[in-house]
This record gives sequence, structure tokens and C-alpha cells, in this order.
Amino acid sequence: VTDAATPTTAVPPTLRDRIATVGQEHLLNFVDELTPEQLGAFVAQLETIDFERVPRLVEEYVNAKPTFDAAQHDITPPTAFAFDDPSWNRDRFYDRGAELISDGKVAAFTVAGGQGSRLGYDGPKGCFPGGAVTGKPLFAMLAEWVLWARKRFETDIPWYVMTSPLNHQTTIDFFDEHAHFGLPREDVVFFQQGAMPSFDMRTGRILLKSKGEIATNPDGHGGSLRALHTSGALADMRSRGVEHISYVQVDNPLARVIDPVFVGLHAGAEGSSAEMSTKVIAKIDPAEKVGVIADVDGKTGVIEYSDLPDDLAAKRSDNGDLFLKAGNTAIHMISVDFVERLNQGGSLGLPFHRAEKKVPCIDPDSGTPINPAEPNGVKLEMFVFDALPLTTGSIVYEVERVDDFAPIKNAEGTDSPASSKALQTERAARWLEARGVAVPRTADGSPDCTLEISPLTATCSEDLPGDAMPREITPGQSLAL
Ligand code: UD2
Repeated sequence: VTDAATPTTAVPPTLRDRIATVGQEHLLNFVDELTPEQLGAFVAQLETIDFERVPRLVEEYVNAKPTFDAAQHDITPPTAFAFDDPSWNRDRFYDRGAELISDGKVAAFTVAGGQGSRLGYDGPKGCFPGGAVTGKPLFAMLAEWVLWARKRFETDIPWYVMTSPLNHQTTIDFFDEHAHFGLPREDVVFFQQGAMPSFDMRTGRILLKSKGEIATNPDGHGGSLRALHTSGALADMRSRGVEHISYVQVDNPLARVIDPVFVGLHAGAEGSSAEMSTKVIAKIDPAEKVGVIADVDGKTGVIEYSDLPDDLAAKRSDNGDLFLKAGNTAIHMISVDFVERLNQGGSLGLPFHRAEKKVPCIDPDSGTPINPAEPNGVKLEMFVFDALPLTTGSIVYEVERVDDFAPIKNAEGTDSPASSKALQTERAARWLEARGVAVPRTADGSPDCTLEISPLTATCSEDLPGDAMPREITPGQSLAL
């Protein structure tokens, strides 16, 4: 936006008034020092800020820290369809989902606006080598699921990729360099998420990154629900006849980007309003750091692990499972109608979440650069799962962890490249073993090899073509199928 801004020598009076009315006039302290080009870009940036909302945001999220008190609520497990529960007819839902996909009513959607900072990776996370054996980029691994579904269901499936201003062009260039991973260019649609101003933690004043730019941060994956609308992506979906969006995060190379059973459950299961559904994995360890899906006072939503009291996290059902075991994989089915409804009236109605961060900025009085050693700023983000309570009925589909979930978030330990590699290998090992291939395992039971199976080869063990299967795997072997 700012690149195309018109040079100017003055801040428009209406903008000046809007800024002054909400007590943020420090933002204009240095405008006299800017060139017309710099000022034009600054004015364009300021025009994107919803200043009228700022005082409430500061009061609610900067001066106060919203808390969730579980004891004040009635919390129960959500309506769930578990992969190992024979009481529901999986095939029926597969057929329902397959029909919707074949009819071109399902689009793939990946949120890829976040930075790989926790991973220590400098670049869009989707470019990170995720394949256990091949080192394929995460984007390529997700693209293969789209390619698989297009072929399997003989239909054009558009793939929407949400970026942020920080990585938009790099992402597009990466797709260009890789010829869109074999997908038709017109079926890969990029759009950018919105930004939020970052606030001074002590004063509630918006931070200046420089004399002619405010400090901003991406507005969180929840911002996707607004950006889908404002970018025109939703209208593009409508024009293609798309009714449901299959939402996955860029950091999970095992995510089945298009999953017929999940599509079918979302669209047709009892208890589902077909607005927004969630894929979950059974939480085994009460201390595992994933949000849980639960019904809170009768409304399905996510309770973040940090908000879940230890005794409730550890509570067990009669069968020994955790009472609240629906761990959030951040894989959702969302209807186009629902996203449209959320955007009616101009405001999404999702709450913000605050994070205290170190934000490099300038002193608003002297203009001196500040490189903080301690968190000085509050960043506000929306989370996509906060839309769940706004549905009229939401269900969860519990899948087996190794089948769908091996995220890469941290450089080491849990949810790292190493743990993802181990899970990718374990999944492939199980599939091969189910087909009679001997996979070497170490004393602790983990595979003594590295394996990776592309969805283009197989999406489950039954799919594995006889001629693609090795007769045996030797200890230490690396094998990609
Ligand atoms: C998220 C969930 C957590 C669990 C986990 C599963 C939150 C707060 N927690 O943890 O409950 O379900 O995922 O993997 O979400 N992104 C954007 N724009 C943004 C911010 C994020 O596109 O402004 C994307 C990002 O590129 C990534 C995804 O959202 O694909 C997840 O973001 P994250 O790493 O911040 O979420 P995380 O790991 O805290």
C-alpha cells in the first residue's frame, strides 16, 4: 500500500483530528522532517488504522490483562467423532465429503502469515525444508495434497494462501521459482492479512518504528477471517462455486489439506451447523501445550492451555481418558457463508489476545532509537478458533496423531524439525507394516530408519501401490516413497 502512496506536504486535517481525538497525536511529532514521499507513505499507513477503536483496545488489552476463570464456567467435552469409535459410519461421511469435493465446493486454505522466529528461520515458514527424507519445503508438501485431491476427485481445487506484508512478495517469488509446484497458476491465490498497531506497554501510545512509520504486527491467524473478505478472496470463492474452506496451518507437513471424511462430517454430521468444525488429536499428557476444544457454557470454543487449571487439565473420564482431551490441531473446515456473516457490520467481533514483546521503536519526544532489552510493547492478535463460539453448532473430528499432526514450530524439542521427522517416519512405518513390510525398530520401539511417503504415492496404507513398496527396510535406511 505504502509504495504506491502519493507524495504530500501535509497531513489531511480530518486525519489529524481523528488522531488527536483519541490521544495519539505523538504520532505526528516528526512529520515536518519527512520528505513528501515519506509523508505520503506515512499518511497512507495512518489511513489504514481504525483510530476510533484505539481507546477501547488500550483500555481492554493494554491497561488491563483479560483473564479466563475456568471456575466461573460450565465446561464439558464437545460433540466428537473419534477415528476409533465404530458407532458412526465413516464411509457415509467419506462419500458425502467426496461428493462436495468432486462438485468443486471445497477450497484449500493455508495461513502462512506468521514468521518463523521461534524456529530461528529467516524467511516464510512455508519455504522451510519439512520433508523427513526429501527436505521438500512445507509449501511443496501441502501442494502435493492439493494435487492429490484434484486428481482423485477429478476437479479443480483452488488453493488460497494467506501471507502478511512481511513475507508476501517472498512467498509469491518462491511459488514462481517452483512453478507453483505443478498447480495451475490461476488456482493458487495469494492475499495478505491485515496489521495492527503495536502499543507502548506503559502508556498505551502507539509505537513509532521511525519518524514516518508506526510499528505494526500481523493481526493473527484470526485476521484471516477478515482478510478473506477484504481481499476479495471470498468473492473469488463464490464465483468458483466454493462453499467450504479447508483451513490448515503452514507449519504442519502431515496436514491432509483436503480430507473427505472431515469435509463430510463438517457438512452433514449431527450437531454440526456446517459453519466451522475442528480436527483434534487426543491429548494424553495433561501438561501438553495445546489448546483444548470444549463446550463452555454450552458454546464450543478453545481453552488455551495457559487458561486451563491443572486439576481440570488432569481430570479423567470413567474410561481413563482425559476429560478434556480434544487437543486443537488448528485444522478447520469453515463455510463461506459463515465467514461472510462474520464480516457483516464491518467488525469481525473476535476478541484480541495480548502478547508482550520487544518492539524496536523511537522515542516519541526525542526521536532517539530504542532497542529494548525487555518487552516494551503489546501486540494484539486475533485467533481463528475464537470464531467457534459464534457458530450455532460445531463438532470435532478426532484423528490419530501420526496421521495428521507433525508441526514444525521450534528449533529443538517438541514440535521441531526432529520431532516432525520422527512422526513422518512413524506414520510411514505403520502404513508399510500394515502391508507386511518389515520395518527395523530400536529397543524403545521407534523406527530405526527415516521414511517419508508423499500423498501422491499414498494417503493411507491401503493406497500403497504394491510396486512402490520395498520388500524390506534396512537399519539406518532413508527412504522416500
Ligand atoms: C497454535 C494454537 C494452538 C495449537 C497449535 C497447533 C494459537 C494461539 N495456538 O499454536 O492451540 O492448536 O497451533 O499447531 O493459535 N499465522 C498467520 N498470521 C499471524 C499469526 C500466525 O498466518 O498473524 C499462521 C502461521 O503462519 C502458522 C499458524 O498461523 O501457520 C500458527 O501460528 P502460531 O505458530 O503463532 O501458533 P501456535 O504455534 O502458537
